[in-house]
Amino acid sequence: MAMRKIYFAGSIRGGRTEKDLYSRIIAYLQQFGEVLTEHIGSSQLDSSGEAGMTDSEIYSRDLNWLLTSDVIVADVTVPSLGVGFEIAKAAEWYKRILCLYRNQHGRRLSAMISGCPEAEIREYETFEDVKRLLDEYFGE
Ligand code: 6K6
Repeated sequence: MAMRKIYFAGSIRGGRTEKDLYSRIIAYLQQFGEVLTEHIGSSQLDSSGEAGMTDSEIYSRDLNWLLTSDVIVADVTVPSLGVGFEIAKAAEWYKRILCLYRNQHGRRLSAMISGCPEAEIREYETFEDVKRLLDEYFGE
């Protein structure tokens, strides 16, 4: 069987406070398939986004990756328009969607994500929780 393709989504211009966690999640996800979006965890990539590609190039490349992926794993802790948009597209395309959410400061996840029937939402506190959640999700 061909290797599963995983699209990892995490905030870029929405804010990079969680980027170290994204890179750990991406590294962990690699045992379950090919992660198409390794750069999301890159420490070189700040919230201004990387030079060298126009926004419309980024848009087409990412949506093509999303279209060819089998599953999207999104960290939705930091609110990001781009991540929300990708989740909506993935829902429209009947992809499997796993959203990881770390509840901080009592702030609540958007109802458009938590109420989305196509998305599976899992809350975590630590990276250990994330590993366990991913083991369960991909172990099925
Ligand atoms: C170019 C080359 C490497 O990095 C860049 C710059 N920007 C982006 N690169 C790749 N994906 C991006 C970029 N900007 C947004 N995205 C996509 O939207 C990613 O797949 C993220 O999941 C999501 C983040 O959206 P915002 O709204 O937080 O930027």
